[in-house]
Parts: sequence; structure tokens; C-alpha cells
Amino acid sequence: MKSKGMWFLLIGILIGIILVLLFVLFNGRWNMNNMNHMWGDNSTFEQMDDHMMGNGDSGPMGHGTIQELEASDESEQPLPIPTPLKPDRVTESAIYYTVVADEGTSRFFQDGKSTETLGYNGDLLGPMLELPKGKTVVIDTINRLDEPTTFHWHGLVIPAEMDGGPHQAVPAGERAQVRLDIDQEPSTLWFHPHPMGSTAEQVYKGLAGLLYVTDDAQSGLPNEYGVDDIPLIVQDRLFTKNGELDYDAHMNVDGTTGDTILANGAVNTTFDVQTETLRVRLVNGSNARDFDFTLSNGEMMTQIATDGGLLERPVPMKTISLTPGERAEVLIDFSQVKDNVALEADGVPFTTFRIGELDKTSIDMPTSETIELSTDEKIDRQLTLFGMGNMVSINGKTYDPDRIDIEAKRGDTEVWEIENKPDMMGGMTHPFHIHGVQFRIISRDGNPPADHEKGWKDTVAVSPDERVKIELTFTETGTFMYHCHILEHEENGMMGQLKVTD
Ligand SMILES: [Cu+2]
Repeated sequence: MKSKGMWFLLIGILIGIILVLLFVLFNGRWNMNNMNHMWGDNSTFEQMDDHMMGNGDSGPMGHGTIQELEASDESEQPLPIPTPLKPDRVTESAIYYTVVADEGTSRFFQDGKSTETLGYNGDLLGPMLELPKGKTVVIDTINRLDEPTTFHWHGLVIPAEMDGGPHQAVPAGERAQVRLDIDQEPSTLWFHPHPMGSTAEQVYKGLAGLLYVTDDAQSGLPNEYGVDDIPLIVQDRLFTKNGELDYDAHMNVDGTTGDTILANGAVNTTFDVQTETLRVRLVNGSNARDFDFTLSNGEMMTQIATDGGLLERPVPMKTISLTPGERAEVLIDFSQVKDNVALEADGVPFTTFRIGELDKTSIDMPTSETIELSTDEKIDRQLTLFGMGNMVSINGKTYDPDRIDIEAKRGDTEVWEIENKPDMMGGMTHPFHIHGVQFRIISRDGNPPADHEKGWKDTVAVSPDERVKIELTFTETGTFMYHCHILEHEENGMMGQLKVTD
């Protein structure tokens, strides 16, 4: 009897060991396949693998650690305002620009080293391009990086061949020209790279610029660029002890985050407010972090626009929440404010508004038309977002450039239901972005969207276990991307292809 018990115990232990071995092997091989498929480069793979397995702060078994944001003790510096890009020439109907993706260096800290960064027409980030509604904008794009890049015009409703998705890669040292017919609402859009395999890294290192769709008809709002109308590209970054950026070391498969907040590429910034009302165009340009923006005095901001244009009416908001890729325009009223006020992200101040003598502002809110939407009952397509780290998918699939996932007809209006299926860790919010369209949110879990979401959108946050319905009308043709805007999720294949034909 005794020896029989021993045998059972031994066999049990053996089975246990085999199971553990199988598990370890399976995981390791899965990761290796995935990595090689993604990067085709063993050095990156080793660094990644080391990072993932080595220190246990990310990896296949859990969502990566999100760095805690910290207030900077760096001395204050004036908020850099991206330069409005001067056209090469302007004709009756067209505006010509040149945009160069280039390598540069930047110093983020007084006591820090300068570090390699990327920028458009400069060392970091990029200029602001004005795109007047009704005009044709011709852009010569030049790639001076040592690797392919693309020039993606996030939020622009243009044909797919001009869109700068992964299919429109510009090889190192080469140039390409795009022709963009601007026919959409005045709005704050942005541009960034979108090459397969290096989007996250190129954005992290600094490639992002502003696109302002403008319209003379919209004149009742503050619109003196850099004075009463300012952009704030907000990003989180992690720096080495020396103050350098090191994407390879800090990369996280579940979305790379940092503890330092950059506003227009700078740490701990100030802006001298000169007018009673300041229009701030917030862009979440981070790779993976959601931001909750608040004012340090606890006062309300007034949200006037979403990603793709003005709201039906302004909405007072204490907190503006933006996931990666999303934008919001807000008006901040300083007329009753005596002391400096900081803009905070997740409670951490990063840009201080310094109040001096304020000029009177008179606001004449332009009204935007109310649009009739489809009813909540209709669903044309269902998309399920799932997974974490490098095991992310849409409808159970990862990106395949040779597969068209959705075919649609130009002129059609469809309702998509986007579901975020929670995983065993509970899941995480995925910002879902579609190229080539601006859409409307119909409902969240069957409820109408909040007032501040009743505007044009190109990126929508979908929380774990949530179903968001959107209505979209296709006006441009070609093969467009739709994907999660956590850039590392996109790299890991959380992306599909939408083909619109006549
Ligand atoms: Cu995602």
C-alpha cells in the first residue's frame, strides 16, 4: 500500500514537471515567432526578450507596468509653439509645402545630455501645417531617416493612396508627393509615421506634427496662433539617468509609457496668458498613455471640439480624457483668475499658465449642425478587440497586408459595433482609429454618447467589456487601415484593412 502511494506521488510530480516545461517552451517559442515575424531582426528580438522575460515588468502573462507620472523639478521654460510651416508657394487653388523627416538631437534637461531625436523640418516634433478647407494642398515629403517611414495624415478624409499608411512607405533618402483635397470641417489633426514595424519607435523618438484644417467662415473663436490659440501635443516619455531617450530599453509590448510629461516636446513649461479666453488644442501624442486633463484651480474648461470638428454645442468639463491619438479643443476662461494655473495630466502639473494683464475676448460660438444618426438597433459590422501585449487581435486575427478584412462601397453609411472583450487580466482600454473617415458615436453600451462626444471622431476609446457603436460614411476609395492607437498594439498586429471601392 505504501509503495503504491509513493508511485502516485512520483507520477504526479513528473506530470507537473512536464506541464511546466511545456508551458515555458510554448511561451518562449510563441514569442520568438512573433518577434521574428514583426522585426526580422535578432538583435531587437534579444533586447525585447530580455526586457520582457528579464525584469518581469511586461510580457505575455500580464499587462506591462504603466510608469507613474511625476511632476518635474526641472526649472520652468517657455512652452515651445510649433512653427507654422511657410508654404513653398501658393496659387489660386493650391498650397505647396515640403515636409522632411529627419534625424536630430534634443536636450530635455538642463543637466542632461543631448539625445538623438527625430523631427519634421527640425530636431523634434514638427511644424504646424495650415490646410484651408476647399483648397488643394500639395506636400513634398522627404525621408532623410536611415530607414523607411510614411507620412500619415491622421484624421484627414483623403484617398487611401495619399493617406500614408503602411502601404505608402517612402524608402530612406527618397521623396514622394501627395495631393490632398481639403474638404472637411475645421479641426485639429496631426501627422505621424505609420511604417509597419517602426511606427511606435519613430513616434516615440519625436515624429509628430500638427495639421489645422481651417475655414474663414469660422471666425468667432480665438484664432491668433500662439497667442490666444495654442496647440499642446502631450506625450509621456521615460528618460535614462543621463536624460536620454532609449526606446529599445524602455519599450513595452503592451504600450510604452514614461514618467515625464512633455508639452510640445518640452518639460515643465509655462505660457504667458494675454487674453481672457485661451483656446487650447490638446493632442494626446503618447504611444500608449490615456491622459485625464484638469486645471489646478479645479475650474471648468469648455470643450468646443472633438477630433474632427466642433461639437454641436460647447460643453463645460472638469476633466478632459484623451486616449492616444484623440484630440480635444477647449476654451479656458482666465477672466476671474488672479494666480497662475497649471494644466495637469492625471493630477500632475506640466504646463503653467501665467496670468498677467488680460485683453478682453469676445467669443461668438459658431454653431455646428446637428446630424441625424442611425438608430441603435442597426449593426452592419462587428469588431472585437481582444488581448494584450503581443497577443492582441481584432476579430481573432492579426494584421496581414495581403488580406482585406472589410469591403465597403463609397457613399455607403454603415454602423460598426466595436466590442472590447476583456482578457483574464481584466483588459485595457483600446483607442480604436479608422483612416480615411470621420465618424460619429451612436451609443456606448446602448446609451447615447455624452455631450462632449457628440462631434466628429476618428479615434474612439473603447473600455474593457464595452460596446461602442459608430456610424461612418465612406467618401474616399482605396485600402485604409483601422487599428488600435496604442502604437505597440498596432505593431503587434492589432490592425485590419478596409477596402472602399466605387
Ligand atoms: Cu490596444
